[in-house]
Amino acid sequence: MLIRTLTLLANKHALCKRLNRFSKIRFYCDTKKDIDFSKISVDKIRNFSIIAHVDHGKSTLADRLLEYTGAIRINSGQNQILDKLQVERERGITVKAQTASLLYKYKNEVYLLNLIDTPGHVDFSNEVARSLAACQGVILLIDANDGVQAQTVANFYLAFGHDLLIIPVLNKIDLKNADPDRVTKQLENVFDISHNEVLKISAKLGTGIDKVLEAVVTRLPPPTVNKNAPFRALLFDSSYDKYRGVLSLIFVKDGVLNVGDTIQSCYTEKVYEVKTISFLRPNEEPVQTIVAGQIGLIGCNMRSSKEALIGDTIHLVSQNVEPLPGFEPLKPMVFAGVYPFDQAQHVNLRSAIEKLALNDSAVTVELDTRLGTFPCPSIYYIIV
Ligand SMILES: Nc1nc2c(ncn2[C@@H]2O[C@H](COP(=O)(O)OP(=O)(O)OP(=O)(O)O)[C@@H](O)[C@H]2O)c(=O)[nH]1
Ligand SMILES: [Mg+2]
Repeated sequence: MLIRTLTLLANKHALCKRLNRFSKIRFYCDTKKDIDFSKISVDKIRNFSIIAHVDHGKSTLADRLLEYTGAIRINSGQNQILDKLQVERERGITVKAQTASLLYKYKNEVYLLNLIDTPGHVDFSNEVARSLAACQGVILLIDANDGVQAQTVANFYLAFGHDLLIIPVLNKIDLKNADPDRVTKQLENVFDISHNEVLKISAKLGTGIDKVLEAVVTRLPPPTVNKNAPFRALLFDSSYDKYRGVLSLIFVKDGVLNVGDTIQSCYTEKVYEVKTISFLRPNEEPVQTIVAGQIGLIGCNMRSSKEALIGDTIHLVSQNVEPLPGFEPLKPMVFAGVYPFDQAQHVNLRSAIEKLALNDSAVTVELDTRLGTFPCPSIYYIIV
């Protein structure tokens, strides 16, 4: 009994210590039970990405934003929560952009903030480019110790080229060698960013997170969309679920989409029935309707990721619309011939490659059977 009481007291003490770190936090934990997403007006929506050089702390900032808005628990025991892939968790790097929809209360108004955490590594810059297509602004995160680095520059100009509003944020101000004043001057010299615009935070310690959220709400514009026009949405990412097939992440440019509607791809002209719509908070939260300005995941029994073309426009089958601009089919950049050392591993290799191709529409696979016979060809060509 004594041990149990002591354990409870210790847990309570630990919890208080954790909460102290966020003592200035105003939690906002409404779930869909309290709020109808389709009723949130467009002027209360902000869609933004976090962009930066590798390791400048994007995913850590995303964690804090999720915690601050009550989407996840503080110290949920997992860092960089949006890094869901095994390789991301093992290596501590983001490979695939991830979206989370947050509810945030500012001056008694509820805002829907759609955040996209992007990878910083140059090899995955395609992920950044496609994420920006769904945004009206970005948080440009800069390590207050390392300052402006190659991908800071590349990503800044990517956002600038998309006409996106940029919120400059210096991170890791808790580091002993951090020099926020030097880096602020660097931003002024390199990007012509005024020192007044620069926020200074520590994503690790949770310092200044409230200012970041305030800047997102006050500085970024809402999306320019039309709820009353025929439904049109940009497909900007996809993933594969073994039970539901391909799930497409869409940004609704105009109109309204309901579960049960029949949609069509502008590019492939294939027709699908919408089976599920969900918001990522960051786990899937099913809804019946998604409206203009919002970002959500739809499942419509697409069998292959090749059908979910990034940059494609989807619309209701009954209504013809103008496709959204900027769609270009992906060009293969890296070519690889892959085969197993041990021929007995053919079946495993084949199933791994098929999974990869299903998950990532940027991967194209061709079988080369010249050196073997079907169903065990000796070489798989993977084109990424
Ligand atoms: N001291 C300190 N460390 C931080 C801070 N923010 C992030 N880090 C650390 O920096 C490292 C990289 O953080 P991530 O959040 O994974 O960085 P990232 O920008 O998402 O990295 P990529 O997605 O791979 O480009 C981790 O070890 C974090 O703990 C901070 O404010 N202070
Ligand atoms: Mg990351």
